[in-house]
Amino acid sequence: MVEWTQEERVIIKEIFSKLNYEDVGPKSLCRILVVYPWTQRYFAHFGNLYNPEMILANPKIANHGVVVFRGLEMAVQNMDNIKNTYANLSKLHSEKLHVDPDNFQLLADCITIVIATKMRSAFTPEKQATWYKFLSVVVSALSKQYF
Ligand code: HNI
Repeated sequence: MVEWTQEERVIIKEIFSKLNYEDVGPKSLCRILVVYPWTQRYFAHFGNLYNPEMILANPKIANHGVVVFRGLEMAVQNMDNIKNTYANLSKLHSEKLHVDPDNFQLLADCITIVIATKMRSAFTPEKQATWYKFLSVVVSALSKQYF
């Protein structure tokens, strides 16, 4: 089981408290779809993803970016039990959506870049280390039902 220090808990909660999901959600999802275009195949039913401008302007993508951050919030609120918290979400991505689990890490990287550009110098190496640990646990929990 993952152990969290008090400092780590504070850092994660502090980062989340400053996030505007309507801003970072769409930006993170757009980033993965542009940088790793094969991920677009999972969102074909969202309509026009023809180029970066269309992706950015797509309201379904924007909305889903917020959904992803609400999903991350579930992990923040259950930091001692992320694996079980994500059991159903993992099953959904595996059995119904058939999302290749390698993509979870790619989205985690895009989220980190978006957050770094928001926080700028406040995203210290210490905060990044804690953030990386948090997203690693999220990625691992989301990948759990694949095996
Ligand atoms: Ni993901 C649906 C959370 C990564 C493709 N995803 C969801 C939902 C949540 C969620 C929450 C809504 C579930 C529901 O309706 O019950 N996804 C997350 C999180 C991550 C993640 C927290 C990683 C940080 N998802 C990914 C990745 C892909 C992905 C990397 C594909 C590249 N997810 C989807 C698709 C759906 C989805 C597709 C369904 C969308 C829809 O509405 O049709």
